[in-house]
Amino acid sequence: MSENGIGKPVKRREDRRFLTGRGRYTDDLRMENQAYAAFVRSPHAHARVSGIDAAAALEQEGVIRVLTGPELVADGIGNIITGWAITSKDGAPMKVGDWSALATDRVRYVGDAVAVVIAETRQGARNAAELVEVSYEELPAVARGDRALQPGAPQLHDVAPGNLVFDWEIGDAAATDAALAAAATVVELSLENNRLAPNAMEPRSAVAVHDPAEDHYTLYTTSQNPHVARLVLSAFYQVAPEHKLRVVAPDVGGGFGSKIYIYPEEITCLWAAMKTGRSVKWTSERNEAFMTDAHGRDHVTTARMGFDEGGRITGFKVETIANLGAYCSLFATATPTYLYATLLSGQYDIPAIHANVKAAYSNTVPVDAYRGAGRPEATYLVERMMTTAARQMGMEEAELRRRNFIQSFPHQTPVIMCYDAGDFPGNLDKAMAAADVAGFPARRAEAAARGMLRGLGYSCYIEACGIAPSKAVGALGAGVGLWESAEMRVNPVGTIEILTGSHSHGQGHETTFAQIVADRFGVPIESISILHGDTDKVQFGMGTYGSRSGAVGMSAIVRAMDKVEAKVRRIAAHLLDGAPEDIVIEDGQARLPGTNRSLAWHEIGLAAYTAHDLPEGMEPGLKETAFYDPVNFTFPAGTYICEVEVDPQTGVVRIVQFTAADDFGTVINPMIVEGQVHGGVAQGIGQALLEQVVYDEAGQLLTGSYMDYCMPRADDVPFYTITHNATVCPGNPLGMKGCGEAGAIGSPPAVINAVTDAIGTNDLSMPATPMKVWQALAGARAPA
Ligand code: MCN
Repeated sequence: MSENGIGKPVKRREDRRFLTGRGRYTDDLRMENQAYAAFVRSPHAHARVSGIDAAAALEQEGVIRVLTGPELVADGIGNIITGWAITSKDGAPMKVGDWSALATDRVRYVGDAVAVVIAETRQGARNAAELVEVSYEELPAVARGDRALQPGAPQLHDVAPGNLVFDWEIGDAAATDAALAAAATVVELSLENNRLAPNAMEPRSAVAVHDPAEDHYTLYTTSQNPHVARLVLSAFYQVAPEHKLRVVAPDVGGGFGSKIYIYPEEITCLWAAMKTGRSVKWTSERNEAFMTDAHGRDHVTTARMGFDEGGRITGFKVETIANLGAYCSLFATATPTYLYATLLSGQYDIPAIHANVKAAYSNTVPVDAYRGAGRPEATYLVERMMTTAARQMGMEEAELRRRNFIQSFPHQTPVIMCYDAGDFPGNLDKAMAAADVAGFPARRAEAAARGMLRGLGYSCYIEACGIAPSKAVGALGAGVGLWESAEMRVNPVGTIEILTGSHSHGQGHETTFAQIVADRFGVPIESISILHGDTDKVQFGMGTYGSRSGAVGMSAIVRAMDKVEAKVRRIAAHLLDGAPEDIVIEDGQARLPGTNRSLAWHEIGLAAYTAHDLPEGMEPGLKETAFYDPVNFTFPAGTYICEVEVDPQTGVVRIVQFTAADDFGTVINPMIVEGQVHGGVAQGIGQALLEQVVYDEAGQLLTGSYMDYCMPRADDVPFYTITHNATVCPGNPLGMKGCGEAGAIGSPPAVINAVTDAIGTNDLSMPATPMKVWQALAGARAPA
């Protein structure tokens, strides 16, 4: 057991370089012969492009080239793809509209790229981009998903009549209808899950380099999954063959899902590097990020839940319209289907579930995964429903939940997922004790005496992460397998390099991944390097999203460590004159018990590489690779309890207490895990109280800057109380469940349930801004 091993709150090793300004982000890179790209973007939500006149731009000093969509197509650069095929309930394949990295004849959202200017300076490129004259013939536009599906709505893609991408279902419709018909009580709920902008601290950026001598390309980019980027860029966009393309994701300052996809800008920069013979750099401005980074959420849902006389759920029926924006991006189609509806059982034993999801094109930027991706939408629906039902039936909220909790595992839900382990009553008990729920009535009375309204809200969330078993996702339409790879290299001097296909962009992998190696071999953590994010170094990887790096990425490392350990045992047994199974590996050495014979880690490394005296037939060297494909998702779960105070004069909500009891299985680094929960809950509070992307009816983006889009700041979030109630995940060697999204998944319903409890009306949508809360209070006070 190492002092920096599993369970230890080791300080993040990467933070020294980040905090001292020595991080190397894509925009920090300076290439020889570097030029800059600026994109000409559509100011219209929907228009035909009838002409592009670049003459004035080309006359500007320092402008190298202006490139357009037709040239891109003529060079054979393919359409942007979506990675998950969804079949409609009538068996029809989903309808995927063409998406060229630069528009050819039509633009479909404000910000759609039409042309790119390459110039000597960043400012020169931007100035010239403003001089490119594009002739547009404006078309009618539609921004809301539900309106896009109505008859007569403007049509985006010929291939998708009625703007319908797919009309998908899951579960048993007949059984659910029968359960609702026979229910003692049926509770109805309509709600919207507000559209969010991802807002990573580092905007997207790309630097593309083309070496004409080797006809080799390198793309430095803000990616969460550089190998997938390389695969897609070569196999589908045909920018370069895979073996002639290196993708590097250096330090990346947050992604939250928005850096999984391959966007038009990366493709265009690579192509432009080849066309101009220059290295081409592009870095998004913040207003470009609001316009062009894939947004999250944007669901409109109606649901009905049936209960028997004892308050037990009998059936759950869900109708959701998911707005996918103007095009299907990489995970867009999986998010409102397999990442959403498969979690509609929540923590509850529900005999019958049926969900229907209609996905719509609209004249807005594509919608894709954002921290939680589908699972926050499911949790919000289920947990708002449970609170609404408790209120309608006059039951204690905790009691209603407790009565319906799944108690034994494995538990097969009616919507594909098979939960493997958990302790839902235990999470609730722990959270209620930590939140001092018993003392709440007194706190509420004390607040009332001050003229304030106090409320308490619950959320018992569950999510499926550790994405995902390849066979399972393949059967569900995924275009790739979602295993992970790792390599462990022990150098001749005994230092260790771990190469991983996971990618850290704020999650602290350089620390936690090293902790499991230090723990296993008892070597100093300083002797371990974690390498990731470069397709030339790491053989392959599927990247980081879906809180998979712990459960899947670290499991691959465990497999590589198993193989290295087996070889170390054989070498040590040979040199120490014992049997491999008797060798004990700890404290950085291999020793033979019952003797004073041992080998230090560096002696083992040296023996493996000098190869003067190895067991008969053994290859020299000490380096092993492994691929790990999980057997199931992991199912983090927990209870969040939020306590708020509302000022009835202003409608301002203050979160006075936020308590979490999470089950993440084995926790490798409690400090990093709590940081992940803090960040996730802050984002969930942002969704619940502050954030919303708003397009007007004509598809103009009204929230294109921080003047109009409100992110949570330090004084919007409370000090959190985080507790753990771990049940070991049986599906991976470390027993881990993911923690990276839980906070964002579990918190929005806890906040809204608390606010609606405080103001005494259930009718309140996210974000619960002071105006909305004040209006809801005024409505509740108004005479009937
Ligand atoms: N960990 C642990 N014990 C556990 C589970 C995890 O110590 N039981 C550690 C892991 O080793 C890792 C960290 O916690 O260092 C997060 O692990 P995991 O839950 O596996 O999530 P990933 O590393 O796969 O990260 C992805 C997840 C997602 S999907 C989003 S979105 C998100 C998030 O992480 N985006 C983030 N957290 C983020 N944090 C930052 N700073 N920036 C982002 O963009």
